[in-house]
Amino acid sequence: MTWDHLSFPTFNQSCTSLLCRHLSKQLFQQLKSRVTKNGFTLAQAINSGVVNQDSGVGVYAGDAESYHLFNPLFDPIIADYHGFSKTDSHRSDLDLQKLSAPNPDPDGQFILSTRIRVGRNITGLPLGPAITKIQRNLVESQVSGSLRNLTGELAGTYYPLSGMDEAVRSQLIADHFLFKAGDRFLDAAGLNRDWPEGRGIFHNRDKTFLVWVNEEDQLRIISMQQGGDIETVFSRLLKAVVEIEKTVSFMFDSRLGYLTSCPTNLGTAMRASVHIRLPLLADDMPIFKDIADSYHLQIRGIDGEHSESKSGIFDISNKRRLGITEVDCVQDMYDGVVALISREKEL
Ligand code: ADP
Ligand code: DAR
Repeated sequence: MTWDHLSFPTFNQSCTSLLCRHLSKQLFQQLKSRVTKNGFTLAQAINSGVVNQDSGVGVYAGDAESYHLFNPLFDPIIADYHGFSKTDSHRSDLDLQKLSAPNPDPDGQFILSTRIRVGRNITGLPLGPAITKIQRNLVESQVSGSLRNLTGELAGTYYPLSGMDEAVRSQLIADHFLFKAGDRFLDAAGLNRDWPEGRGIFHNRDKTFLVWVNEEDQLRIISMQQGGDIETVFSRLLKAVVEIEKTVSFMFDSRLGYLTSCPTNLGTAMRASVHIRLPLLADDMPIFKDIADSYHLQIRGIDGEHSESKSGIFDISNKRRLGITEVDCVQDMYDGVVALISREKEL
């Protein structure tokens, strides 16, 4: 649908996004004339959820200031999604010793692969929805320059999307290493502007350590490998985050943690996931969803967000990211996966 950006948007009866739930006409009138110092407006923040009425959330921030200037809308959405109230505060904990996650599937009967990622954005710059082309290209050169200095297991090469051979790009996506071209949600948020300029992927030789540059966030720092050795994947990610932060300063808020373009990624900005084969639970989705809900898990398809599962294989990850630590995120996912495997065995 199209929208004039000036009047209160029309929401379908079927719209269930957090935007629909929390944007009243009064709130729209109260906020519609506010503009951040980067020129980012309420209309830009909500456009994705207005144009895509099947959004789950429907809002994006254009900069750190957005989370303050539009907080009468963002705070209720953050509270709703994360269960995080205005008086709650976030804290980080990267201590691997506090994680108890021995491989839950050493025989490889269920877990195909493990992936843990964090989103990061650079201090002092706008977020993706409000960044200019020049600033985005600056991010690419600063981040690729910083990654070039990584050593040992983290050493690798940066591959810009501009000029990338189409067969190579398609294979990287098919193998779950590279992001897909920006979807309609990102497009309506202004995150696909100037695509593919300024975007790219860094990875080591074994593709167990990867960094996406300028997709939904300015960095997606990713550790992944086949199998269920969650502790090794987490350890590699922590090492990478600490190394990169020696040369790149990340946007961090004392209450909201690491700032990201989508409020669902605030706090740790961490999604810890496994691709897991659960064919019997796949035939009993009410039980599957019950277990997922009780362990704060999100069920996704295996080709990323908004995709379907295939032959009983699912992407299972932590839903909570804000108000809990990085260790808690991975523990959430781990404890849920143990419960799912146990139920699958019972079936
Ligand atoms: P995010 O937004 O957290 O980066 P997406 O859902 O967009 O993740 O998925 C990005 C890519 O990562 C997709 O190709 C997806 O299949 C892949 N992926 C996610 N989790 C895993 C996993 N545990 N093992 C292998 N690939 C994964
Ligand atoms: N598709 C948008 C974003 C939801 C969260 N996922 C992100 N940030 N990739 C929606 O509102 O459904």
